Amino acid sequence: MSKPSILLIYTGGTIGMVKDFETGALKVFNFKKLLDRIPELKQLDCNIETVSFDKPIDSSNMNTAKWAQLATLIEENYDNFDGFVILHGSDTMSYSASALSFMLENVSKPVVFTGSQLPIGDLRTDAKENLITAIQIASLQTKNHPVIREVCLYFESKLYRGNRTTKISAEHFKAFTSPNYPALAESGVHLKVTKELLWPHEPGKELQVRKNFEDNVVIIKMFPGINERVLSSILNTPGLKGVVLETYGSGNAPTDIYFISILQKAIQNGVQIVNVTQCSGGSVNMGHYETSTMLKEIGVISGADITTEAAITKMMYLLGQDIPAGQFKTLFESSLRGELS
Ligand code: ASN
Repeated sequence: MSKPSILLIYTGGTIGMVKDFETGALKVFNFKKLLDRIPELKQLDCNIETVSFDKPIDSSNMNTAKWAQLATLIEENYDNFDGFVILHGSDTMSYSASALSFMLENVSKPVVFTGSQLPIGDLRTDAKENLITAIQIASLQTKNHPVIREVCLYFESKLYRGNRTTKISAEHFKAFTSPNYPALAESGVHLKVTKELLWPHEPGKELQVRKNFEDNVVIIKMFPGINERVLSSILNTPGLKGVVLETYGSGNAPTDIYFISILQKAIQNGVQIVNVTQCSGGSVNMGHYETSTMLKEIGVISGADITTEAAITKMMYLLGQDIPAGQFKTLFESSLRGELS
């Protein structure tokens, strides 16, 4: 059996920075020398090739054009590799993992995002474990086929479905969680994959790469005291196509007439409004409380237990496709890549 081939894609982030011991400042790492810096990589039972963004970025500078660049890299190399590991800054990693999950329709190879909280050159770094295990996970095969066939995120011993994750800490090595879907795999003494949780492979379906994302969208987080002027000015933004509304608890919001009528007018003008909860776990259930009944009646879409990161990227993806406006709600409320229950 031949060794799996893995393409390691470097986009930037803390993982790729090294400390200049003279100045103490973090600087961008010469990615070409990555394999030399982590000799352990040579012990892995796979062939590794690397490719880097021309200008590696802190992931706060991620945008739709760079997502398209990443998707293109995977598309162009898809047939030549068995798996992909993407080194990415942790700050927006959950957005990128969600975006790529929508872009790569019918992906049947592992695409594993990872990064670190400390640079690879730091003595206490979490980068080595994250990188080595992410590559091992991407190399897992049964009967010459990859075990993982979806976009995932590996961080601090857990492999998650990428579009289920959210960053929860700027301090701890355990920087991510998946509030509404269990980890797909866990790394301890053994690497344990829970096969029943993996995205099912549909044989015969070819990879379709969808790069067109609509960016005339906004996330509005509700808070007590949000006022009519501000809300109405956001919802009347010329060209606005979609809103992810982060509501309270199980999808609740004020019952004030002004509030409902601003949303209703926007919906009548063709703006898609999706309700997600600002709680870190659980699901929207419109109609459960009186404070969400009207939202349902005026046509607000339920995001169920989707994360905000997956909701905004799913909205950008769906609005960027050529689908009739009437189908948006049905598609948003269905699971396309396992992003909602
Ligand atoms: N600011 C960094 C980034 O997201 C944070 C990190 O990678 N830990 O690029």
